[in-house]
Amino acid sequence: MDLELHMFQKNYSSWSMRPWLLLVAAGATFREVMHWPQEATFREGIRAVSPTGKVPLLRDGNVTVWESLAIAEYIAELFPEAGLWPEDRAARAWGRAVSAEMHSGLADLRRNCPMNLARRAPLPHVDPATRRDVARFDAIVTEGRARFGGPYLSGKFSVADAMFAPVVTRIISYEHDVSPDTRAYVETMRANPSVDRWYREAAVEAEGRPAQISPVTGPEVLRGVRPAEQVPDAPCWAVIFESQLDPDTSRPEERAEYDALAARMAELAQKQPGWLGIRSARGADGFGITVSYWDSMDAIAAWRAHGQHREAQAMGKSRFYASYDVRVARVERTRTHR
Ligand SMILES: N[C@@H](CCC(=O)N[C@@H](CS)C(=O)NCC(=O)O)C(=O)O
Repeated sequence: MDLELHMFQKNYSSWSMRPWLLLVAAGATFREVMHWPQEATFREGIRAVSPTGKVPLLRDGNVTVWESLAIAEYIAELFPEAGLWPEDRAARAWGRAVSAEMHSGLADLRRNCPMNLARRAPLPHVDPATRRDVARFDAIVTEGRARFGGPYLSGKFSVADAMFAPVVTRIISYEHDVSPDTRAYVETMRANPSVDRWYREAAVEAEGRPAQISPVTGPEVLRGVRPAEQVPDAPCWAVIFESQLDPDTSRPEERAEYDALAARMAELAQKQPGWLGIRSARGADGFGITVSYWDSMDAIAAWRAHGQHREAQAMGKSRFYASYDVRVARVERTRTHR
C-alpha cells in the first residue's frame, strides 16, 4: 500500500484533520505530504497534485481522491476491519447525513471561528448565525448519543466523528457554551488517541517550528511505534544526523525523490541488526535532524557500510544536501514526559 495524504499545517487545517484522523484510527501506514504556506512553491505544489488546488488530497498509487468526505469514504472502504462506519444501517444513514450536513454547512461557525488549536479565548461577541450553528451541533450530538448510545456520535468512533472533529476544536478554542451532554462529547473527542496525537503534533508547529514529525508515519514502517514512543531506553547509541537540504531539493519533483529515498532508507535501517528506532523532523527552511538509535557501535558501523546506504549517502552528497553533520553519541539516561 502506498498512501500519501497531502495536507496543510495541523494547527489550522480543519479539512486536513478529518481524513488524517481516519487514517490514524485505522492504523494505516501513510506518508504526510505537508504544503507549507510559508514556502514559495506552496501554490504550485498543491496545483501539481490537486484538481481544485485544495487539500486534503489522498493518493493511493495511481488513484487520487480529493474532497474530505470522498476521502473518508475511500478510507472506510480500504480498511473495513477498522469499522469506520457503524454496522447498523440506520446509524450509518444518520452518520452519513450529519457528515454531509457538516461538509456543506455550519458555514458561519467555520467562517467566524477559524480553526486554531493554539487559541483559548471566547469571541468578544458571538453573532446569532454562529450561535445557530453551535446550537445545531449541540442538537446533532444530543440526538446521536441518545439514539445510538454514545460515547461518540453513532456509538463508537466513526467517519461522522472525524467530520465533526474540527467543530469540537472550535468549541474548545472559542469556549462556546454547549449542553452538558455535548461538553461530555467534546471531552471524549479531545481524549481520543488520534485527536490527541493531532493536537500534540500541531503544538510543535504552533511554537513556530513547522516540522514534519517523521516523514513516514505508520506502524509498519516505524516498527509499530508512534513517533512519541520511538526513543528506546538507555543505554544505547544514537546517530545524530543534522542536514540542510540544497535549495534545489525544495522543487516538488526533486523533493519527492528525496522523500522517497529517505523513506526507503528508514525502512531499510529498521531491518538491520541492532536497530532500535528513529525520530526525524524537518523545518520549512529545509533544515532537519534525524536521530537513529542502535544497540552497539558495531551495528552503527555495519549500517554505515551497507551497500544501499552507501549509494544513498553518495546521492545525498551530490544532489540533495547543501551540508550535513553526523555525531555519534552514547545515550546514558532517558527521561520522559507526555
Ligand atoms: N471541500 C473541500 C474543502 C477543502 C479546503 O477548503 N481546504 C483548504 C485547506 S483547510 C484549502 O486547501 N485552501 C486553499 C485555498 O482555498 O486556496 C474538502 O472537503 O476537502
